[in-house]
Amino acid sequence: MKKVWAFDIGASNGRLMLNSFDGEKMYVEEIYRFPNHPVHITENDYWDILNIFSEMKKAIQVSIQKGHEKVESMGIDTWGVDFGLLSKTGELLANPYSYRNPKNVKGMEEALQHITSDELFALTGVETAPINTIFQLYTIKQNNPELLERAETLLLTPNLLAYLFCNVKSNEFTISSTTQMLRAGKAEWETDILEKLGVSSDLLAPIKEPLTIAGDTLPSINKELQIDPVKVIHVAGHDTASAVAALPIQDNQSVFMSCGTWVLIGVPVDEPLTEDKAMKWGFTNEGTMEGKYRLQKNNMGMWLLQQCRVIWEREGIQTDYEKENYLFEEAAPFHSFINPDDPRFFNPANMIVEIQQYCQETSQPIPETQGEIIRCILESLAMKYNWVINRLEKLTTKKLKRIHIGGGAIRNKNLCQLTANATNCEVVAGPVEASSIGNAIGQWIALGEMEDIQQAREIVHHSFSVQHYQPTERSSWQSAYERFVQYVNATSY
Ligand code: LFR
Repeated sequence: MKKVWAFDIGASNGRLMLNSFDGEKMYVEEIYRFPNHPVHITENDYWDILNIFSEMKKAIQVSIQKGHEKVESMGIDTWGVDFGLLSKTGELLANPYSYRNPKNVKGMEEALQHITSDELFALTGVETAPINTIFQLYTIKQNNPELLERAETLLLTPNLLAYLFCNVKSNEFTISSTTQMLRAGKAEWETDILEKLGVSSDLLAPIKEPLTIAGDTLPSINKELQIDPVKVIHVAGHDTASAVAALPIQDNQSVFMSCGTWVLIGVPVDEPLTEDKAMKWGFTNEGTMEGKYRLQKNNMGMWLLQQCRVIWEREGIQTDYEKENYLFEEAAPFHSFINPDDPRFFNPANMIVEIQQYCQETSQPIPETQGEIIRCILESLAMKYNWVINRLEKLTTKKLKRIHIGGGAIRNKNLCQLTANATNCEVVAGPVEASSIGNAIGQWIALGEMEDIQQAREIVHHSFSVQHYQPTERSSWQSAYERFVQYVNATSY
């Protein structure tokens, strides 16, 4: 049985999954998991990239201790948009900023005085959002110009980590497509945008196709970890692109939904769709492992609940999955709704207070108990996903019948069932570890062990079980949706 290491690093935790393939079926084993959170220092939020790197090395050691030292290759996928800057001598210049840095909002507003959102969407096919690399660069230019003056190379997070392992400087296509700096429909940097904003496009390391070999682990790493050189493969470096590659989608009436801190909902398309409506409704076009596109909307996901848990834990209230389920069942349905994508929920000081204030300001009952808060969040999320899928049907002129959900949040069975109820679609949930499986698929294809993504999806289909959820309680959901949409319709988020 051949094995590969798939590093799937998310914005709340990172993990090393061992993926084995016997020519017919794939098997996954979690080797190691570690927390990953932005670190707040005075006015900025940073990623502790050196900690991530040392946790990755620790993960390799754990794999060796578990008897899995012989692997064919390794691949790394991460969240999008963030990056590190290297000096002329190839050293990391600073801790990478986190996309949740509050300063990016002002940076975006200022940058949009030089280039409009419409122009940007037409050029890149990507939704304008303060988290995008383009606006982060502009924010750095305004607040920390010395950093840009000293920087020679920009590497996106998965490629920065790959660089630390194999010393190769390049940016893979799918992760590059999250920057809002790629030319729509091409694997090329749209350099004019940066020039317009006064940032040198020389920073941008060349783009590499996914499913190619970046290099071998460095002698210093091999010595430190006592391993033979391992091939580092450019998988689909964007976690969402990897996740979508692993969903066992079998027809063209299916929607993908990759669920974690964020929930990304969309359909695969051959070319970016840049019509006005797509822009107005906040859709975006990002790259797939096959070098094509995902027409999708980036939505709020488990972040809302994760941030409530932070507050509950701080107050000494114990939270666990079982208990949350029970409390959800106890609370009355359709009590109050929020628009989960309202910018006020992006990084509030206290998520619970923010939700309560929203309900108060919109003259709805205020959710007080833990159960009421959980219900308000999950029902609002499911309603929002229905709103997105309705618009996706209009854009693609297709009736969408099935939703393939992957990612950690499918462990939340309520979310899966509510999504089926709200959308009137069948929900097919699985695999949970979609990103890491997609990451491994990228490696198996690059190694010639799997032919292409179609074959890979069939292998996923008979390697991992999925769970089916059928819509129920339609009429009560339909009438509650009428109430929900009033909080969304007037906005583009
Ligand atoms: C999901 C994700 C989304 C991206 C967000 C921020 O993990 O990659 O696709 O919009 O993180 O980068």
